[in-house]
Amino acid sequence: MKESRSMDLEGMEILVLGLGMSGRSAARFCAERGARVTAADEGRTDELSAMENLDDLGSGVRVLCGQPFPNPANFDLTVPSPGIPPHRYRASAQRVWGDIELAGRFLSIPIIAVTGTNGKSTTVRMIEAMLKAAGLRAEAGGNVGTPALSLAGKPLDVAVLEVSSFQLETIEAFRPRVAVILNITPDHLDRHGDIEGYARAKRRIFENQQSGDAAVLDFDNAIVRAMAGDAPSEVIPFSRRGPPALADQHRSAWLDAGSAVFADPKGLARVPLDSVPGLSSPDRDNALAALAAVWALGVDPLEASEALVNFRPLPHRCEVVPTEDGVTWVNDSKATNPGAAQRSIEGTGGPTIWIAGGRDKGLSYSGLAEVAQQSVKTALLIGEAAGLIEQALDGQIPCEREDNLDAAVKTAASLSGPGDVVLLAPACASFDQFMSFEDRGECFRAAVQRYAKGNIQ
Ligand code: UMA
Repeated sequence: MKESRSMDLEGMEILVLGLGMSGRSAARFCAERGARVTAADEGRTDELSAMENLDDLGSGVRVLCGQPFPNPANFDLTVPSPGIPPHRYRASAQRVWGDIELAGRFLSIPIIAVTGTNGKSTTVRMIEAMLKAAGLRAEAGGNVGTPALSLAGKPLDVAVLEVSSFQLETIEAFRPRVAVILNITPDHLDRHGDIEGYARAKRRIFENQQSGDAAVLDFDNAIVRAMAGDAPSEVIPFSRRGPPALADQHRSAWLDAGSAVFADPKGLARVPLDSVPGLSSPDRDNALAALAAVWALGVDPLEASEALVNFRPLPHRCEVVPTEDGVTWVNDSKATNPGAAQRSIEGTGGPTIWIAGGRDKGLSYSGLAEVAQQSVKTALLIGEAAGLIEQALDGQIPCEREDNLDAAVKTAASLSGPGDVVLLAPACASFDQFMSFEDRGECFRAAVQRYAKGNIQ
């Protein structure tokens, strides 16, 4: 693969902040291109080395651990990791590029970039699979867990990047050929201050686009819909509720009676989705967005949809835990904010016992009561935020407090019967009782295996 817009890094003094996944990859990438790299992390060397030998970063990288960050003013370029807030470097740094900006400059292939609050990783994986089904060499990276720079130099036709609001804060010229914004609901407000600040960061995904590019926008979400006028590219709206209204638009996509519909000036194309086995309601929405994204790139959506037949939900995202008790046990541990939990509850489609709670992120739970009333018969609440959620449900849903997730699953097993759904959709972070959302999801799975009635293991 040819590298382009690749501002020469040779001889530059570069400061990489943070030595997690993103920082390691950035440090290695810059050093391999002849930069003099200082890579700093406030964590302890022994803890960082437990993940990977820091010497492996190469001789061009000077590593500083367990001490305050050096002054960014002394470097030509600062490459911060996404988890490091801008106030730590912005005022003094000469120039700031995150790893997404670097990847954008060094990848000479079209990029499909996806942001939004919930469903990003699934949508990115679907797009990757759809592009492959259409015969293109595609690979996913970014917030999905593989640093974006690891795609540089690979023989690819398209890069599919999940980009978080944190990563979008440190772009400068990043210009995806297709920018996708899924739903925006409150999250990460501790970092962005308020929902406006969070949405501003998300909107940056299309700020450098030009007329030949496309912005694929969720028109069911008022915040995203309001951004349409700001996009310098072709806006392709999508909606779950029918044809999205947008003056002068040429292309749009929507769900209609179990199919995804794609409209352009030449006519309509329908792609059946109801025949895809095991596609949850949130994943049907993600599939619509993913199909619209590949369509924006010129891929036939019908051909792309073949990838959905083999698509399996990512772990801890509306993942059904198999049992033999007739109850549908759903692990949506990744629902770490109220918006995600809401989507999850809306998708259950049956009488539901809902397990929620964890570490409060300072977000409002008020929207959950109305949605829960449609299908939730009991809410089992755990963790630090249990009281806040109970308060928000305001007596409209019967609530029980449980000491921990294991106890909640045990109670759910005793309350549920065939035809019921037991849904873990916490609406909260996991860190009060678990290492991560993955850890919480594993614990849920294990407890289901332990307590589900008639479950033979
Ligand atoms: N560190 C400091 N000082 C600080 C903060 C962090 O020195 O003030 C150091 C830590 O000691 C640690 C390193 O920085 O060694 C961690 O950096 P990081 O938090 O940016 O994490 P990475 O391992 O580089 O992972 C990042 C993304 N993490 C975050 O955005 C918090 C990963 O997204 C992403 O997959 C990865 O880059 C590859 O692109 C994770 C995430 O939680 C999954 N994302 C958020 C989300 O999805 O909601 C946005």
